[in-house]
Amino acid sequence: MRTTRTCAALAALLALPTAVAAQAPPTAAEAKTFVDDADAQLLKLSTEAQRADWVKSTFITDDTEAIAARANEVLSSIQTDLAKRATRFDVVSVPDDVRRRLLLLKLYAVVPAPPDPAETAELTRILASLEGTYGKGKWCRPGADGKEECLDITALERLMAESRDPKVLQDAWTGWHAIARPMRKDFARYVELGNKGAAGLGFKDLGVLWRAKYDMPPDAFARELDRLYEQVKPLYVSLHTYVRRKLREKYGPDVVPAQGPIPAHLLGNMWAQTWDNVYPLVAPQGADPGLDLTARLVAKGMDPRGMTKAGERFFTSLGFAPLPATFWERSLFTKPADRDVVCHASAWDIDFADDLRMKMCIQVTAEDFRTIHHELGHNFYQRAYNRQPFLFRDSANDGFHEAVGDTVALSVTPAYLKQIGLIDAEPDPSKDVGLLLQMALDKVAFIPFGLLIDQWRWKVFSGEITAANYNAEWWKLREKYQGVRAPTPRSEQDFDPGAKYHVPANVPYMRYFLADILQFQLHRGVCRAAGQTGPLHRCSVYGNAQAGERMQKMLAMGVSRPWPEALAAMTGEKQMDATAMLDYFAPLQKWLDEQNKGQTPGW
Ligand code: X8Z
Ligand code: ZN
Repeated sequence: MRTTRTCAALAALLALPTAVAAQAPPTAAEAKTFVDDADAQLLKLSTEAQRADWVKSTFITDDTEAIAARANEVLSSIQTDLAKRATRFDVVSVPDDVRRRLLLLKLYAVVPAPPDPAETAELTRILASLEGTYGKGKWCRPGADGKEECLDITALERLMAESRDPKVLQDAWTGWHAIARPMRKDFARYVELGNKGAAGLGFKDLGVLWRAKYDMPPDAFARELDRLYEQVKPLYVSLHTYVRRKLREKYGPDVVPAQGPIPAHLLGNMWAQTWDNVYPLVAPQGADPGLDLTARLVAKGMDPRGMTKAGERFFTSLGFAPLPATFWERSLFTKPADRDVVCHASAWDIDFADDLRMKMCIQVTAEDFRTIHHELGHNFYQRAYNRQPFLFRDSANDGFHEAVGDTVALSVTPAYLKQIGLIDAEPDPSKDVGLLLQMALDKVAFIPFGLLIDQWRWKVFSGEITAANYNAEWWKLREKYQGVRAPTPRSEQDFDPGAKYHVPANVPYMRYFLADILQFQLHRGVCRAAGQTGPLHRCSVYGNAQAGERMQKMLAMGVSRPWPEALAAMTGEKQMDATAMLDYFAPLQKWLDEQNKGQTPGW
């Protein structure tokens, strides 16, 4: 158990400013009144900001951007002020829960407000505009009828998934990445202002604040990441070696070299972050066409709402109450034809109570079916912790929020799909390698990508990477971790990090790396709770109340306790650990080792 003293020690490790000693020491009762009051203020202002953000994200105009920026400016300045005032209580002895709420108050902001109010206003405007630029991004090309045809990111993602023409892929890739060029200057200013905000709270830079949110000193967290990455790296290198060979067979040695990194436009995804769309090019020999869930969804006449309903049914089968009627009335499930929206999928908790929503431009594909489960995981988490004090209404750490829906999606096995009537027959177990390969192209391929985005941002915040070399350093990391290279020559005219949503949208990314590993650990936990003893990749906890109870117990804790306790509630384990992921893919690793004989791994 974390005691008050340990928390104070943590605050010291994080180098948070200590109280100004001059006045009379405050009392524990004052501390409690202070956090309760902060809770109430933040709940009110955050709800207002959420409403403004929702309207902005589902209807991007100059006005909605300005309104959202203003709401966030008010929230940000009050929140940062509260965080500073919380330091008064650093030396007071208070109960554990109050100490934790004081700590969370200091760690709450993604970007704290800089001390100068004019700069706070400037920062919130820049943030709204960066996300808007991403949301409005399009690539235009001459259409078949001679008229210009403009593709948004949803259309471009489809193209990247489906086209097998390297030239078309390269043009689409280059076209999309051009949308980020104008972001560069604003991004550099955001870094400057964000660092000022972090410094105002006693953090060396914004990256240190981002790394401080994991119940351990920031440096220890960075070491944890290295440990987890090293666990999975051999599997990634095997997958990379195999996929590179298969792509070389498809596209020829001039396009894909025998050694060295893979060109980033050939992996079926705009960012080469997941590779499952190239499964048909790399499928095991003699495999049947594989489980084509996209085709099944289409054949069954599923539409976006129907797919979301199916996702909801998984959660209700575990014992969760159905989503409120307002979820179905207020969510955005498809891209409106008449306006710009931020299509990047997200789950919302507008009033931190029951006004849950999803925003997603759903296409009837297997990939989006998985993403729906991902988003619903956020929504069910949000509702599970809504009885906690406001400052505890969050996940155990941000990786947990991202992991829950994916954990459930790991139970979307062929057996489950048969059970709900989406497929007629379960594939024979001899087809497991194909299914595992499909899965690895999603989950294993993502590992280095998940890690590098914030490796880059942390270095930017610390000043190790400057605006003069933003792009070059980005590609160094992409090559180092992912073993991919840019399809066309890049320069510092480009700002390729900005073409990935979370960079202009100011969303920390390490959470997805953590979630990629955690989801297998949580899956193992619920499978054990359900008494399933077979291979992890065939376990589905659909309809299992014990698994649901385990999950509910962890979700309801919110962030009220340090994350190892939440992890233990669901898995009995206190450390993040990639062995569940390795166990899940063990048959595939064996198969890849066979396939890769005679190949030189790495790049
Ligand atoms: O952004 C997301 C979710 C919303 S939280 C759709 N994801 C990351 C991404 O798309 O880059 C899910 C996996 C990684
Ligand atoms: Zn998410």
